[in-house]
Amino acid sequence: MPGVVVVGAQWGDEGKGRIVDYLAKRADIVVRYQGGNNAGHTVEVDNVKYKLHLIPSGILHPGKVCIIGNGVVIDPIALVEEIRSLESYGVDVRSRLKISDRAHVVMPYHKLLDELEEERKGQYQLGTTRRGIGPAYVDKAQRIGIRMCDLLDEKIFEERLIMNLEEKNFILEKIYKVKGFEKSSIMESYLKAAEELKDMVCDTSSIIYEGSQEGKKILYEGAQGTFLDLDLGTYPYVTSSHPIAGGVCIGAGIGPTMIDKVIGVVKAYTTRVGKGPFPSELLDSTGDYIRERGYEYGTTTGRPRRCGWLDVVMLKYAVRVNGITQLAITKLDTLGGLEKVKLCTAYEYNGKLIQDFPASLEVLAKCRPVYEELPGWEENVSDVTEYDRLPGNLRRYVERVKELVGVDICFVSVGPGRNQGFELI
Ligand code: 2SA
Ligand code: MG
Repeated sequence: MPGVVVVGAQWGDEGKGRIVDYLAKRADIVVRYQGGNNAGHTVEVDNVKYKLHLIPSGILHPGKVCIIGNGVVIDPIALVEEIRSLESYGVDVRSRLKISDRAHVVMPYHKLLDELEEERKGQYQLGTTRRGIGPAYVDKAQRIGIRMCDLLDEKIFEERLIMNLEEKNFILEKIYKVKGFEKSSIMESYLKAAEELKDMVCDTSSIIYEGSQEGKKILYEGAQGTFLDLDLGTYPYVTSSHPIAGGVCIGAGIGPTMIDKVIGVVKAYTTRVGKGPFPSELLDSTGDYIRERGYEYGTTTGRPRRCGWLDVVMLKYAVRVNGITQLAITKLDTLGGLEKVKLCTAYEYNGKLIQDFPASLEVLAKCRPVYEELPGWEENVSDVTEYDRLPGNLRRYVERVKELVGVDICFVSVGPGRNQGFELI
């Protein structure tokens, strides 16, 4: 696997962290390429649940180099906290983590603006994680952002901060009518974090390039998912980065010729945090059953996730826009105990059947799911240690997904533990 991408094929929380953790044992370098600490990857190792936000899940494998690429937006204070938390479990982070000098910094005013903007929008709010992600990417595109390399140079940092505060404090005070920020307190806390991070900050694109020239295996770890992509997701209910496979090139600083395989991770059902239309959503007791059994609550914010049946229309679209070569299906155990399970194979819109995922959210909101029903399987399958011993109906479900989507399934999981996943090819 010279260059393998792992992307979420839904709205995030597909279990990418778990798949990356599994694949990381064969990789040499694991790279995050977009998003920030809005992401939440839960990985369970030896009964310890690690919650990762900015650091690639590969960090839980001793000896692997982990990279936070230029496409990520970094809250340096949150990053220091995450490093320390991993260290408290005995994980060696500082010698293995490399942080791009080109990555943009999430500032305190980004977080406040994220919150204020959500409040202002009222019923139209996006349901962001309020981690300042959107405003940080806005500043990047507006070319006033502060990058990690700027943060490491006190004089430059101060200059950029003064320039930014002039604008941000004006907006905060005149438009939102709240108090602005003092330069000194930001300087103090950010420079303190910078001091802790500085030895890890470098040109990460060159580490990836040189590594790949030496034949090292590189794993690119997506955060969020296809339908949260700024361009190809359910706009405007999206994040401000590019979780899709195409985002890897820009966010890691590599060319497309360095990618060999794209693994799409899909949960056996669909979930979504935040607002926006969701055709196969279950607003009944089955939805509650899935939420409770699957513990579908946000890793970052604790918000309950909306739950629904697996949507094959979405999955086919994800295969197309990412160039997915293989699928990994997670959390099949969660659906255990249901008499019937359903797959959404098309939408009905204005009396017509449609198979393509629409761009317009007004159209999507009016799409009715068309279901194919399959028999369910027993409640508890998490102890099964071989794929062939899993219930026949569960395997039939996996086969049916493969048939409908036309892509091979390389991995399925029936629990969070490292021994509860099965490699199929
Ligand atoms: P933002 O904060 O600007 O990125 O929010 C914009 C939309 O993107 C959604 N979003 C997410 N959806 C699922 N999982 C995410 N990460 C956390 C997790 C979420 C959590 O892994 O559990 O803990 O709540 C994530 N990050 C962003 C968000 O809900 C908005 O719809
Ligand atoms: Mg998550």
